[in-house]
Amino acid sequence: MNLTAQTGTSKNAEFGVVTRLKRLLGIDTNQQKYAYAEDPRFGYISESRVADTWTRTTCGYCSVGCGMLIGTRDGEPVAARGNPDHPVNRGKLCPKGLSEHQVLRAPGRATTPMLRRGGRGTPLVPVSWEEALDVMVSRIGALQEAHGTDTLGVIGTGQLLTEEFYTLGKLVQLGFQSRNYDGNTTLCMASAVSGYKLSFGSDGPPGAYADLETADVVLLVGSNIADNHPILCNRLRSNPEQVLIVADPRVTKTAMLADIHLPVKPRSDIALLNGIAHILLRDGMIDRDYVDAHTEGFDDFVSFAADFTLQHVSDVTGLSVETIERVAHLYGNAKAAFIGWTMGVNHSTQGSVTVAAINNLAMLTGNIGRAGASPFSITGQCNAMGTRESGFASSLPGYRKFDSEHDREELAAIWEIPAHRLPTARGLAYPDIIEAAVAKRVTALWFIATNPVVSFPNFKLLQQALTTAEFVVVQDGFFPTPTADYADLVLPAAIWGEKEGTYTNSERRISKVNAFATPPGEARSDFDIFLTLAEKLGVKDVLYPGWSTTHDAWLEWQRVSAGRMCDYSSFTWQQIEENGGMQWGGERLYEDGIFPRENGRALFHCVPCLPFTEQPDSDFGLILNTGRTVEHWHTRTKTGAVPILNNMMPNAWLEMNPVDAERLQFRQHDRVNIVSRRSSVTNVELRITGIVAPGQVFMPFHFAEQNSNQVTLGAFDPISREPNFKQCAVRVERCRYA
Ligand SMILES: Nc1nc2c(c(=O)[nH]1)N[C@H]1C(S)=C(S)[C@@H](COP(=O)(O)OP(=O)(O)OC[C@H]3O[C@@H](n4cnc5c(=O)[nH]c(N)nc54)[C@H](O)[C@@H]3O)O[C@H]1N2
Ligand SMILES: Nc1nc2c(c(=O)[nH]1)N[C@H]1C(S)=C(S)[C@@H](COP(=O)(O)OP(=O)(O)OC[C@H]3O[C@@H](n4cnc5c(=O)[nH]c(N)nc54)[C@H](O)[C@@H]3O)O[C@H]1N2
Ligand code: SF4
Ligand SMILES: [Mo]
Repeated sequence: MNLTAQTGTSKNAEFGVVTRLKRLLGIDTNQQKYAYAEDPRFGYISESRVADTWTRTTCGYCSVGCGMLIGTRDGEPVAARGNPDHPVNRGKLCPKGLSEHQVLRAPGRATTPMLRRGGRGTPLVPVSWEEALDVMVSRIGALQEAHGTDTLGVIGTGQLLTEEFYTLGKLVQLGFQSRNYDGNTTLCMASAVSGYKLSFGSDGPPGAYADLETADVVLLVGSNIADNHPILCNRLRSNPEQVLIVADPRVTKTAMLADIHLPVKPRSDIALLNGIAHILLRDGMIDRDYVDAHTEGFDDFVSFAADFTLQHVSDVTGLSVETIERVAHLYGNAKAAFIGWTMGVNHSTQGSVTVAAINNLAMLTGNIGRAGASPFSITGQCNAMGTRESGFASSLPGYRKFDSEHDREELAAIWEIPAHRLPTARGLAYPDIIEAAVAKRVTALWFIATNPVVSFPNFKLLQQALTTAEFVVVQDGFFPTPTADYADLVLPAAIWGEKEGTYTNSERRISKVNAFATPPGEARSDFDIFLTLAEKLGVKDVLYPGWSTTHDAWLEWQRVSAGRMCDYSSFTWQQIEENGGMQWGGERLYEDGIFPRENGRALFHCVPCLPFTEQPDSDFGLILNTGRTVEHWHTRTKTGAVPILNNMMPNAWLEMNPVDAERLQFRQHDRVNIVSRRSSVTNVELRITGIVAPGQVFMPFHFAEQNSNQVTLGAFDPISREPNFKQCAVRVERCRYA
C-alpha cells in the first residue's frame, strides 16, 4: 500500500537529511529547495531523485525482514530507506537493502518468454506467453504420459511470496500431479527443519530477535551475521552484561565482534556441544526441574555425554581445555542463553543432528520459551519460512504430515477434494531429483527463482542432469542467467517490488510486501504464471475457484493454517502492514514447555561426532570452506547488476593462511586454480590472510565465472538431504594463463 497521502512527513524527513547535509557543507539552508540540486557537490542528489510517493514494504534479500520505505517518482523507484517505525530494523538498512530499488531497473531483467524453438543447439528466441505456456503444458504432458506424472521435477525457492508458494504447491502436487517437488531451501534450511523435528516434533524457530537483546550469553555457531544478517548486529550489546561467543573456523567479521572466538576445527561442533553438556552435567549446572517436566531420553544422554571428556573434546575441536570449560560455565550460569546458528551448522552431512545437539543444550538448561532463551535457527532467504509453512514440498501445507491420515483428510476437506488425491509420502528431495534426472527417471525440470548452475554442489553432475533431461524450464526475473543457458524455455518473472503479498522472517514475523513498480516488458508475476498454467491444465476452477489475486491465495492459506502451529488466520494484510509484521505463535514458542510430540516432551539425542566426508590427503591437502560476503546476494543476478555493490567486490577470491602460502611459495594476489577430485575453478585472486587457519582455504560462492561449486562435494545429510557445502578437499595451483 502506498503512503502518498502521508508524503508530508516523509518529504519532511527527506528535507531533514538534505538540510543536515547542506549544513555540514556550509550551504545556506534557507535557499530555495532546488539550489542543492544544482550544487556540484550534491551531484548525486538531483531533483529527479526526489520521490513523490513512498511505499512501505519489506526487504526482499535476507531473512532478517527489515521494514523499508521505497520512494518512487513518476512510478520509477528512486530511493530506499529503513522504516523508522518497523520493529525489526527501527529505520536501519544494510547496503543491499539501501540499494535494493536499483535492482528493478538494472540491466539484464527478463522481459519476454524465450523458447529454443529449433531444439537443443539452437538459440532461445522470443515467443508469446500463449505459445510459451502451451509448449510447456504439452511437452510436460507428453513426458508424463510416457514416463508417469512423477517424471516432472520442480525446484522452487525461498524467494517468492507465501501466497505464491501456496499456489505453486497445489499446482505441482494436484495439478501436474508430481510429488517430485522441492526447493533451494534444501540447500539451506532443511537441516534446521529436520533438527527441530528431531528434538521438538515440529519445525518452528522458538525465539525472537528480542532474545538477542535480553540474553546474557549469545553463542553463534557457524553464523556470520555481520556479513549476512547485518541488521541483527544492532540487537547485540543492548544488555551490557552480555557475552558474545562465536564458533567459526574463520575469523569472520562476526568473530571479531565476539568476546570469545572459538576457532573450531571444521565439523567439530558436535564434539564442542557434547563437551559443554558433559561439563554442565558434571558440575551440576543443569535445570533438573525443566528436564524432568518437559523432556525425555535424559538418562541415555547422561551416559552418552560422559564419553566427551575435556581432553577428547579439546583434541577434536582444537580448543584448549580451559576455553571449553569457560564457555560451558558461561552458558550454564546464564540467566538466559541464546544459541543462534546458520550455514556453518546446516551445510553438513551431520547438519540435522548438530541441530539436535544444540537443542540438547537448551533443554538441559531450560533455555527455551523464555525471554533471551532460545535455540534459534537464523534463516537465510527473505521467505524461507513461508515456504516451509505453506509449501507442500517437505510437508503438507500448515506443517501437516504426509504420513498422517488425519492431516490428509483435514486438508482434503478444506479443499473439497477426495483425500486419496493427496500424496502419502513426500517425493524426492532436491539432490535426489537431480540424480533421478541423470538416471532418466525425471525427464522434465522446472526451476523457479533459483540458479542451480552456480548454487548446486558438484556442478559436473548437475550439468549431466540438465543435459539429460528432455525439457528444462527456467522461470527467473533475470535473463540470461547461467541456468538459462541450459533451458528449453525461459519464463520472465516479476520480482520483489513488482508484486504484493507476504514474507515470513526468521522470528516467524509475517510481513507485508508491496508493489511500487511495474514489471519490465512482458514479465509476469509468478502467481499469474501459475494461475495461467492451471487454466491450461483445466484445474483452475477446482484448485483456485474464483481466484485472481494473491489476496485470494492468502484467504485460503489463512483457512488452511487455522488451528495449526503456524496459524495465519487471525491477521489481515492491513494489520500486518500497520504493525510492521505479526509473529505467528506469538513472540516465543513453547512457553508452557509442551512440545508437539506425542507425549508433549522434547527428546534428547545422543549425537556422535564423525569426521567430515572428504578428508584432505597428499593430493588434495587443503580443506575448502565456502560462503558469503555482505555486498553480494547468492549468484549475483541482483547484486552483480547494482554498481555500488558490485564495484566493492567485483571478483572472487581465495583466502589462504600465510603458513600455507609460504609452503606453496605463493605471493599476495597471485592468480590460482583450485582443484578437487571433481573439477577445478581457475584464475582466482589469492588473498593471504590470517582470517583462515592453516590447512584451510575459503572462497565465496557468489561468482558464476569462478564457480566454487565446480569443486564442491555431492555429499548430503541422510535426514535432510542438505549438501555439505562447507568442507571438501582441494589443492591450490598457480594459474599458468593469468
Ligand atoms: N550478504 C549476504 N547475506 C545473505 C546471503 C547472501 O548471499 N549474501 N544469503 C542469505 C542466505 S540464503 C543464508 S542461508 C544466510 C547464510 O548465512 P551464514 O550461514 O552466516 O553464511 P555462510 O557464509 O554461508 O556461512 C557461515 C559461516 O559458517 C562457517 N563454517 C564453515 N564450516 C564450519 C564448521 O565446521 N563449523 C562452524 N561452526 N562454522 C563453520 C564459515 O566459516 C562461515 O563464516 O545468509 C543470508 N544472508
Ligand atoms: N558452495 C556453496 N554453495 C551454496 C551455498 C554456500 O554457502 N556455498 N549456499 C546455499 C544456499 S544457503 C542457498 S539459499 C542457495 C541459493 O542459491 P540460488 O537460489 O540459486 O541463488 P539466487 O541467486 O538467490 O537465485 C535466485 C534466482 O531467482 C531469481 N529471482 C529473484 N526473485 C524472483 C522472483 O520473484 N521470481 C522469479 N521467478 N525469480 C526470481 C534471481 O534472479 C535468481 O536468478 O545457494 C546454495 N549454494
Ligand atoms: S539485513 Fe537483510 S533484510 Fe535487512 S536490509 Fe539487509 S538484506 Fe535486507
Ligand atoms: Mo540459504
